[in-house]
Amino acid sequence: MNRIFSGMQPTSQLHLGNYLGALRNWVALQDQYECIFCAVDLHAITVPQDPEKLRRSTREIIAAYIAAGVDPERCVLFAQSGVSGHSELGWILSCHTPLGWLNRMTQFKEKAGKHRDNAGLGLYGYPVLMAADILLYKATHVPVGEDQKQHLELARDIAGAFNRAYGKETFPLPEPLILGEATRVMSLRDGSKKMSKSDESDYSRINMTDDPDTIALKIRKAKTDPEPLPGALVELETRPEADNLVTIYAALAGESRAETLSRFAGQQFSAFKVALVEVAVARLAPINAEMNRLLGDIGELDRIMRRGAERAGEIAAKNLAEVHDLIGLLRP
Ligand code: AQP
Repeated sequence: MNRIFSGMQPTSQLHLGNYLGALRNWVALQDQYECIFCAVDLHAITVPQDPEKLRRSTREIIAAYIAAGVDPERCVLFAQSGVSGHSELGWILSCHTPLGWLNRMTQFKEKAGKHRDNAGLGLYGYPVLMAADILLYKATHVPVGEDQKQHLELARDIAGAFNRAYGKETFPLPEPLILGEATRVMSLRDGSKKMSKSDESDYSRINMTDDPDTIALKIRKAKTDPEPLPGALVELETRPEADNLVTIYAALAGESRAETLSRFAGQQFSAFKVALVEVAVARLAPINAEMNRLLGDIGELDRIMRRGAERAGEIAAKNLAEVHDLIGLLRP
């Protein structure tokens, strides 16, 4: 059976981009693949974190996975730091990764901004740790949003370089699974920017924990343009905010963007936004309620993560032993 690995950073609340671009697809994929899903807390600390908030966000993220429909019995769910093999393989792979490959990563440039020299080594090496996350389990497929495509290509390059160096197909080259209508959800305030947890404005995103009134307010305030909705997809190409809202609606309603447009063509945004609020609340409110229920029993969440780390740890130990042998690390 093909194996999936994916994860999200417990940096703060998950948002609609994380849900539509990744999490929702995980739920559908668990029937066809062996799935390993992780809260990537070691990635979160590439930028400063408050320890108490990090612990809370890690549990929240696992609760969000389960509330969205990921089955903790069928899938392996855990916090990345619970399996030390991620860091260990990360180091080994960093010894096989040319700096030139990392210099091309656009996310580092965006996140480090103008203060490149002050950015941490962890932020720079983030894509190597991500490659290790995937290759530690010899995952064949990785469901992600479009923003992670470049990092996944690097993971394939690193896997290929390692295989060539030791003359053995140790790691499968992981395939990205970029699925659904909303592979890149944009900010509600600026259609040219990705919806992101780290955006300063909370009005730029819909959090999975927002209550119905907050969702309605954010959608009402979402930036649009003065024109009514067009009838053809091609007309959205020059209207990023309209395009984004249509994409969000289509993904939430489980239809194509063309179907959404055929229903709302010629209507004003005031009317369309009412329908968008309705579908967003209908979709997110039950997940939110289930998340709150799960967070009421932290003991059970921790048990799920401990069991997940044990299951993941067994696969990781076997694959790491193979890597140690290949590269000549002695295990007397
Ligand atoms: N706007 C988005 N549209 C579609 N998919 C998205 N993803 C993130 N943003 C969007 C996908 O969600 C998964 C988890 O992402 P992550 O938490 O590991 O980190 P990220 O991609 O860096 O997300 P953020 O919100 O932008 O976090 P910050 O602001 O902390 O950096 C991934 O599969 C990602 O593709």
